[in-house]
Amino acid sequence: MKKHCIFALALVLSLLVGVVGVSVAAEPVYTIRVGHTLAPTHPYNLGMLHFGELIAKKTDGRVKVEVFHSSQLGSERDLIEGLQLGSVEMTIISTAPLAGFTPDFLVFDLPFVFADVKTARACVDSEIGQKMLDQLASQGIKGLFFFENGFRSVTNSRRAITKPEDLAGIKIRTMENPIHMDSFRVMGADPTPMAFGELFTALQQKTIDGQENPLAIIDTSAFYEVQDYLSLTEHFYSPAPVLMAKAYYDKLPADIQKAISECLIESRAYQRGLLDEMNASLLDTLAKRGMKVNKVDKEPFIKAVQPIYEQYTGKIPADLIERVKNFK
Ligand code: EAX
Repeated sequence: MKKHCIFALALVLSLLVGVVGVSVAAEPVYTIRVGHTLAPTHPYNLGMLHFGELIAKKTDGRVKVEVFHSSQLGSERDLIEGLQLGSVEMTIISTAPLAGFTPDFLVFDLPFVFADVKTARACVDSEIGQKMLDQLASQGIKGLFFFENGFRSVTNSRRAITKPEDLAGIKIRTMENPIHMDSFRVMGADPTPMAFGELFTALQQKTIDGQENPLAIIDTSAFYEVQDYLSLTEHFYSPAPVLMAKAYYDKLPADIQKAISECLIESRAYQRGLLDEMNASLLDTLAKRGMKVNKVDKEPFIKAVQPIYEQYTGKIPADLIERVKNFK
């Protein structure tokens, strides 16, 4: 008899726990998969992990962020298309691949368009940047905020680049962006567009001589292992828009959309801060890792790429170029 009572009690308790369990987790959980191309130690990844911690806390666990680094979910072009198809919910990328989807983004790819990082951040965070992000809606993409990739410099395995003429004949990988390719072509280099995920192997196998990226990528993607020279051209500034699948975003409740914005704004400051910290010591670090680092006089490079401004005025509205170039 006693055994039966204990069994019945255990059955009632397990049913009760089961019922309580179901009612406690009645709130839906939203899982946001974030894809990007960079290494787990890069601030793209650290910034997205930070966002995941903030949003889980702010929504009491209702939003779960899963971050996929190192091109696990594909190249930046794949990720943009993934947002449109709904195979991924969020990405952080460089603006360069967006030029194929919304030409106005090309303005951020103009060589030497920003004089310093403070101006660049202020411009992309202004209504100019917001308007650019809003344009993506017609492509099924919710443009949220600009994080940062940074000023891009040239590395290669053949020679120090001290003046534009030194680029003659250098086979340099570029992002899939017409301004990037034309800018290197006009300086005498031989540009090859390539997805980031293929870049390290191409450098290792010497199918290309060089590439161009910010210091934090050169370090966290270990390009110092396959590149001898780092020349501080800082020729392009790459903002890093955080984008969501619009169809997914539009279905989220307003309080979740608000929480996402608040947490991204906080993570943006954190992510840019990480880059500032890294940039303060990376020149020494990369020299210690064996790279021959040289500064450059930017004036001859700025002069050499002036034809790009003539060539792209029209494709990019002239007034937009003026506003970005003269942003204060
Ligand atoms: O956005 O492709 C590149 O060189 C980019 O800097 C990288 O994918 C991060």
